[in-house]
Amino acid sequence: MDLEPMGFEKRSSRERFPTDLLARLRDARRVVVLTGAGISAESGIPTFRDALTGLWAQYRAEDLATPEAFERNPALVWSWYRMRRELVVRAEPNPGHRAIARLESRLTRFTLITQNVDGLHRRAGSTDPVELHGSLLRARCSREGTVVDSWEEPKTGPPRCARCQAYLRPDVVWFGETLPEHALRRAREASAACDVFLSVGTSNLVEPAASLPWLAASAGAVVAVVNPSVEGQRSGTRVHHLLGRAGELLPALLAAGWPEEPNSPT
Ligand code: BJW
Repeated sequence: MDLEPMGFEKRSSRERFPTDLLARLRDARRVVVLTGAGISAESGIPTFRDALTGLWAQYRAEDLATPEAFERNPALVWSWYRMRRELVVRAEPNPGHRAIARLESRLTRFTLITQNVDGLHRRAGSTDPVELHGSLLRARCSREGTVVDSWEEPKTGPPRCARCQAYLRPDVVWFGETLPEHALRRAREASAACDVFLSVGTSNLVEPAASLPWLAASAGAVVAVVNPSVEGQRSGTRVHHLLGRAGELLPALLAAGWPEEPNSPT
C-alpha cells in the first residue's frame, strides 16, 4: 500500500501507515534503519542528487569526491570539505534524527546504518551508528592512514600529518574507494537478519549501500522507504513507500507504532 502525501492531516496517526508495517515494527526482533542525505535535508544540509539544491547540481563529483581529484588539487578538495564541515557543525539534528534515536531506545535489536558523514545521528542520541561513508569530522593521513579528529587548519591547503608530513584528507569514502570493512560487514549482517528495514532519505543509487534493502527483502524482511519522491526507488510486494519528509513521517510512525508511549518533544 502506497501512502499519498495529501490528506495526512485528516487521518489519525495509526491510519497513516499500513497496519501490517506497524505490527511488524512493534513485534520485530531486529530492525535496521538505513539513512541517506535526505534525513539531514531538514537540518539545512544539502543532499547530493536533488535536482536544484543537491551538491551534484552545483559541483562535479569527479572534481571533488574521488581520490584522483584530491591528487590533482588537494587545496580545492580540502576547502570544499572544510566548507561542508563548517555547515554541519552549525547544523542541529532534526525530528527525523531524534525519532530514529527514540526508535533505538524502544527496541532490543536495532542497527542504524548511515551513508551520511555529518555526525547528526550521534548528536541526536543514536548510540552506535554504522558509518558506511566515514565522517566529515575526522581526517586521515593520505599516506599512512592514521585517523585524527582534531587538527590545526592552515591558511590554505590541507593540514599535514604530524608524523609523516603528508597531507591529511577527509576521512570519508570517495567513489572508487572501498568502504570500511568492519562497517560494511556489520551493515550486511544486520540487513540479512532483520524483520523490518527502513530506508530513509536515500536515492538508493550508490553501491554497496543501495543493495542493503534488497538483501533484507530477499531474506524475508518488510522494507519501508521514507522519501518524498519515489524516483529511483525499487518496488515489490514487501516494500511500502511512505511518501513524505523524514522529519514528519518518522515521529508520526513512532506515535502510530507505540501510541501508549508519551510523545516526546521532537
Ligand atoms: C528526503 C528529504 C526529506 C530529500 N526526507 N527524504 C555496482 C554497480 C555500479 C557501480 C558500482 C557498483 N559498485 C560500486 C560501484 C561504484 C560506485 C557507485 O555506486 N556508483 C553509482 C553512482 C553508480 N560506488 C563506489 O565507488 C563505492 N565504493 C565501492 O563500492 O568500492 C568497491 C568498487 C569500486 C568500484 C567499482 C566496483 C566496486 C564508494 C561509494 C562512496 C560514495 N561517496 C559519497 C561521498 C561521501 C563523502 C562526501 O560526503 O563527500 O557518499 S557520494 C554520495 O552519495 C555520498 C552519499 O553517502 C551517497 C548516497 O547519496 P544519498 O545519501 O542517497 O543522497 P542523494 O542526494 O542521492 O539522495 C537524497 C534522497 O533524499 C533523495 O531520494 C531525496 O528525494 C530524499 N529526500 N529530502 C526524506 N526531507
